[in-house]
Amino acid sequence: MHNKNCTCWNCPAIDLTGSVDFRACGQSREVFTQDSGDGGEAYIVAECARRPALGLFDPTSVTFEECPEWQPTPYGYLLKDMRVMILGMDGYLGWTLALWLANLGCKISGVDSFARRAWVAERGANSVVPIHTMDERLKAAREVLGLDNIQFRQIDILKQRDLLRQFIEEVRPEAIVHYGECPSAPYSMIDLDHASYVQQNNVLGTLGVLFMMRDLVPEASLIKLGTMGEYGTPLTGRPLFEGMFPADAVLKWGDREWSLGGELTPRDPPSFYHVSKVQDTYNVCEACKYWWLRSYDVMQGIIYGVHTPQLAADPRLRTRLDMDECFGTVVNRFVTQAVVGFPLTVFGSGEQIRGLIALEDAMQCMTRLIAHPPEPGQYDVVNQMSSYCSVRQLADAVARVASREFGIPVVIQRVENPRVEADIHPYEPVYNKLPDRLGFQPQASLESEIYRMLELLTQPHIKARLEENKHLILPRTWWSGFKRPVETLEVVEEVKYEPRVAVYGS
Ligand code: USQ
Repeated sequence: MHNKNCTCWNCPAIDLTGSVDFRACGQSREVFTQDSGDGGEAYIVAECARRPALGLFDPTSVTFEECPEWQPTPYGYLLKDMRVMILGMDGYLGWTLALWLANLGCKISGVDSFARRAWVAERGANSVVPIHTMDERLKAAREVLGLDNIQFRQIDILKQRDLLRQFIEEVRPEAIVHYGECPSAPYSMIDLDHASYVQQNNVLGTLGVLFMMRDLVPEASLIKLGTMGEYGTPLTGRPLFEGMFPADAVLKWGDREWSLGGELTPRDPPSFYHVSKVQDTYNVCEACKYWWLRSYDVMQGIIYGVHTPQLAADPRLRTRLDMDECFGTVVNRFVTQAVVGFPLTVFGSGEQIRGLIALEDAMQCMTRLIAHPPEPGQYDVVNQMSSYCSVRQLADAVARVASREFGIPVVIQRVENPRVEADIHPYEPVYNKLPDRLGFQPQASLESEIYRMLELLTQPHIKARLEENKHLILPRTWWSGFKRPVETLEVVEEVKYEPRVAVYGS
């Protein structure tokens, strides 16, 4: 188990007591357990909120493997009945994670304002996979999966801070997963109102959460969704390190050199939405430093797919899927386009490269992060992706699976790129922490997940919904401010693939 040697120092049930030196925030535990110089006593002691009978003890003396509160799961030791709050529980990721973690025994407290449903409706679209009300979702989770460990409150985390504060106080979460932001780059580029809204909603919503954590649950870990897009795609080819420069990185200028180890790497966000995530990065990092909070900032690649075992258990449990220009991400859009016979919309040259991760694999990563809380004061960053490829390669993969396995003919087109982004660039992401330190093993391949999506989306009632949303496929939001549909640059004639005998997807 990746977290067997973690100790109470990492555990959210810890209650640190003693002379804690806040000037050393963000340092490793060795700093705090050093001899205090007056008789060899440990410098800091702790009490356990879950096992008060232990009294005062050295927080490094008990490991997760030894503690009966931490129990083995396929994703590492997990706190028994762990109290996890999910901000943004009604969304594509939030609902999926709620079912996934509840199924592992966590006590889930969900928060959502249903803003995602409203943003998509504002664009004239709706989720192409039918989704149900929260009451119906929770009822289905109880009936089908026997999950009665999910509670929910409708709260806007920015506009209803009092309600959120009250809920946190009641639940005292041991981990907070923050998915509660507006996730769309195009939406943030529509006009000034949308840009302001996205930045205010995301940045100030998160700032409020940080202050509430300081005041109410400083020992809980914050797992905050960032994006690989924060880094941009540097044309120098500099690797995209996991948030910070590695210890041996140096800055050389003229004949002088400085260490860069541990400093945040440069960010180059490609939309006002991505800028909001960069601002979050600084706010979360500083909050860890000022207040000893602990956080993983998750730089997630483009997510795709529809499958986890819980989502597939009943149509009422499905998570949303969007295909419009603002809220559909590229793989999900290409698959929906294939189903309705719309030529796949590759922007520009299609040579732009992006990190990717399947929905189910992202759930595995989040569980491992929750199971391995950072130390007090530690701000850590993971690049959460399992592969990368160019947009054109993604279109080819969708065309291949659709034609070979489903007999759907697919045409690929190159259209004008409405965004300002490099479309020919080096790309060297570093994404070692999750597999190497936290035991992440991807389970889904791009093609197997495309297969699963096609299986679902070709069902007649869903295909009918795709047809209704078809007029929203072509982008109309230009980074330049134009408001017109993009023009076709090139149509790649129908890509022919021989039908296969064997079937993907198992
Ligand atoms: N693209 C196309 N055709 C399309 C849609 C997109 O060629 O029909 C291209 C875009 O030009 C872009 C790439 O595909 O180069 C990715 O676009 P996207 O819309 O899938 O993703 P993006 O806007 O970058 O944002 C999405 C999520 C966001 C998340 C991000 C991860 O909406 O929340 O942060 O993926 S990343 O891209 O790594 O920043």
